[in-house]
Amino acid sequence: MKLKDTDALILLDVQNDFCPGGSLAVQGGDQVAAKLSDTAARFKARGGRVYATLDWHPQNHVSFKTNGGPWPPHCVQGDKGAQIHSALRLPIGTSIIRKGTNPQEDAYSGFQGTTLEDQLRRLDVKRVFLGGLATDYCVLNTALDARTFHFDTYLLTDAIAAVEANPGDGEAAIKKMKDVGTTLTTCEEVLSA
Ligand code: VGL
Ligand code: ZN
Repeated sequence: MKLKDTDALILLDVQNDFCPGGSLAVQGGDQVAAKLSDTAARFKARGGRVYATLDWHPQNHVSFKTNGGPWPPHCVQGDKGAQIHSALRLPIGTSIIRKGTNPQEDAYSGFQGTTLEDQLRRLDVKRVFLGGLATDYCVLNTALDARTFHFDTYLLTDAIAAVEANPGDGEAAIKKMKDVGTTLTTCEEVLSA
């Protein structure tokens, strides 16, 4: 697939806490991190834009079990667990988007409560390519929002991994993304042209 300068790669929450050893580890998260590095470099080389979202919670965040939420504490602002996994090499000029910063509100989509849509519009981005963690939360909700905002949306199916709180959640999320018009593709395909 030939990349253009109006394409954007959005790397979702490739953070230590979502990788093996982290507090909300997703199986294969570290492989996703490694896989996305070459793809990110290719977007930059073709004049496209690269964004990286970070789940970036205050310690008193509503999604934490300690505060009545569903998750173990994770991605606490400034902690090691919130850092981008070391296997992911971000090109110079990557824009970092922090989400989930409001203690009272969870945010699975990279668009929720952020300037991501504004930034994409300002640069006249038409196509967004999504990869990262986790398929059944951040990736799913970001794809749904991207379609609502009428971006041509591509899912990098070989560079995502699911939490699977219930078995099958990952597959169900992929189907939901497809049903709203997301195109399934792979890093291989993006790198092949
Ligand atoms: C996420 C669970 C909790 C995600 C964030 O970004 O996919 N999942 N917080
Ligand atoms: Zn979170």
